[in-house]
Parts: sequence; C-alpha cells; structure tokens
Amino acid sequence: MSETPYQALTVETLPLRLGAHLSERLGSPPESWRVREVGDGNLNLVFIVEGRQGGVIVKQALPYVRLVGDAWPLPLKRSFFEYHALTRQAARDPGRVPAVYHFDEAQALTIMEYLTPHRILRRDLEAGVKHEGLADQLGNFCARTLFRGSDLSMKTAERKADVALFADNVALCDITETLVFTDPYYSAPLNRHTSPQLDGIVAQLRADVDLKVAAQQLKLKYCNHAETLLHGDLHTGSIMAHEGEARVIDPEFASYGPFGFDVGMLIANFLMAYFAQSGYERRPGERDDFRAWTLDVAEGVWDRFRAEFAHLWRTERKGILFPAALYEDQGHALAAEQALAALMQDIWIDAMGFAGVEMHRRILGLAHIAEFEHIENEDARASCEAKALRLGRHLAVNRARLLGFADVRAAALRLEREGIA
Ligand code: SR1
Ligand code: MG
Repeated sequence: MSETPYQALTVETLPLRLGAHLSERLGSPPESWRVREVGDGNLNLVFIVEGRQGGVIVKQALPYVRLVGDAWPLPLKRSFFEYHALTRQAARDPGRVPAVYHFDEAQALTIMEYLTPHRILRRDLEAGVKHEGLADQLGNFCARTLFRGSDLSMKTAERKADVALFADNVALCDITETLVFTDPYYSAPLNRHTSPQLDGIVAQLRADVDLKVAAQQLKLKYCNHAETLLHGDLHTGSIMAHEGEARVIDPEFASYGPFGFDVGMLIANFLMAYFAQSGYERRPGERDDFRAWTLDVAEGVWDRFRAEFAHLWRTERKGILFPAALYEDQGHALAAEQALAALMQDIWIDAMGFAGVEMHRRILGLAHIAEFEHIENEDARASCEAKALRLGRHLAVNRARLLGFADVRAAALRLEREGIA
C-alpha cells in the first residue's frame, strides 16, 4: 500500500485497501467488516473498523485542516510525528496510550488499538460523569513522559537526534504559536466568540497590555525552551476514559517545548469544565458535587505530576542535566533537592501561564470546546465563558505570584460565586 500515492480512505474503500493488514486481527472477509467514520476532531479522518474477531482504529491525516477545509492545507507528515510520539510515550508510561499495530507514512495512516467502551473525556465532563483515578493517571503520564523525554533522563546523542526529528513538525507548531498565543489577543480573521454579550470583556482583554506581554512571554517559552518532548495538545478531547482507566491519544502536535506546557493545558481544560457546569444545571446547585470534582482533578493532576516528577528526579536522573556526579556523589544530595525545588517552581509558573492562554483561545479563537459550545442558553453560556476568561487573565498575568493550587482554587471559587462584575 505504501507504494500507492496518498489517497484519503472512505468507508467504502477501506476494507479493500487495508484488507491485507487487518484480516488476521479482524477476521475475514473484509466485506463483512463494519466501518464507521467517527472523526470529530479538527484535523483527521478516524475510522472504527470492526470484524468478527475484534476492532481497530484507523486514523488518517487529511492534506488540509478538516475544521476549515482545503483552503488551509496541512502536511500529511503530522501522522509521522504522531506515530513517533506514540512510540516514545508507550515506552515512557506503558499502557497509557493506544497500542500501534501498523503505520504507513505514505498514506499518513496509523492502525491502532480500538479503545472501547472508552469515551472522549470531554463528553463526560459535559455530561457530569466522574472517573476514579483520573488525576493520578494523568499526573503520572505528564511526569513520566516529560521527565523521561528530557535532558534529565536522555543521553546527549539520542536527545539531539530526537530534537532534530521533531523540529520538522513545523506546521503544527505554527498552529499552536498562532492560535494559542497570538490570535486571541487581537481581532484575527479566524477568531470568533459565541455571543455579543462577551464583546465587552473581549475588548478589555485585547486592550490589556499586561496580558499581551504575558502571552508573548509564554510564546517565547513555547518556541524556544526545548526542554522535553511534549504531547503538544493535551486537552480533555485528547483523553479517553472508561471507569477507572484513562488513555491519552492524538499527540500529532508533539514537539520539544517547556515542561509546563502539557500539564498547564490539561489543568486549563478541567478549569473550563468547572466553569461550564452551571450552564447544564436545571436548578442551582445541581452540579455542585461534579463542579467540585473538576477542581479536585485539576489540583490532583498538579499534585501527582509534582510528586512523580520528584520521584523520577531522585531515582532516574541519568541524563545530561544535574548529574548525580555533581550532587549525591559529592555528599550534596540537599543541593539536588534545592535544584529540584527551583525547577518545579519554574514549571508551576509556566504551567499556570499556559493554562491561562489555553482558556482564552478556547473561547476567543478558532477552536472552541464542547462544554461551552453546547450550553444552549446564551446568557448562561456567556456568563460561564466570561468567568473562564477572567481566570485565564489572572493565571497568565499573575502566574509568578500564585503560591500554589490553593490560590487558583480560591480565584475560581470567587469567580463562580460572585461572577465577573
Ligand atoms: C486548526 S487546528 C485547531 C486545534 O485543533 C487541535 O486539536 C489543536 O488543539 C489545534 O489548536
Ligand atoms: Mg487532536
């Protein structure tokens, strides 16, 4: 198949084209398979293919941004970066990403594990469905992939080769650079917000020079601080969950970047889910318990990330940076703890900044989130989004003054209680 020029799959052509790869796993004949295209993301085709013996996911890149259409071309090579990110994540945090069965670079397609009956986590955050153990699994995923993908773990040759490989993921980095850090802060052509009732706060934010400075300082970090291999798009639509298990998907935005990026983006998505809850209440307080849970998960992700990262620092620091030869081996174990505390403080500050801009771009930019979009009442939706915009501003601008998650929680609770007036 890889000798054939790229051609997008359809529900009709898939069985014939992938029959040789899938028959053993799904059972024959290919004509008997049930094929559904279920991609609801912004970029790709995603097929569920089921036969008598089992099912798989077939994900294929399109040569353009699905959300916008062929007016916005996008390199197929993103599937190559996704494949390479998945293999690294699988090694660094086993069991947390879908198993890859086959990758075809020319067709920009990956055949992988069908996670069922898992659901996209964002849908459950909208529906008010909790998942046990989520914060721990996601915090560990961030710590393990970010620590083990960094100079704290990797040797110099492997690390340089990997930075070079992912440096080519130019188009997807450009999307993040533009859509996350720049577009929300002026009236960029692709921007939209869902209600004229937000016009006032949107104008305020776009006139806020401290915020513009903060956003570009964060962009500088995203572009220049190649500290570790990022997932690059770790929001709650990139997580599938079922009962006690969370799985992380879709790392096509993988690139080297700052430690705080993934964990900050993820926390932002739980904070937005927190503010969305009132939009689904049929009577005030109906979602109190679930709302509180979303904040607990945000805090839990940070706590677990910090604890696991510290554990890896103490037990696996075998890379280029902060070698034990300089610290523990010289009787200076305390100095290593001092260095860890300083690094963790930097990561926290960056993570809060990235959380802030993520909250803004999901309300002001091109790519919105379902939890807000699906709130039918316009007044209720605008109120939820305005609170998230305010918190985003607080996090981005005051990121270096936040002492810990208690400060974030206090700000979120106050906004939820008092609104933005
Ligand atoms: C044009 S792509 C828009 C967004 O969708 C992806 O999931 C990323 O979050 C990207 O920023
Ligand atoms: Mg995605």
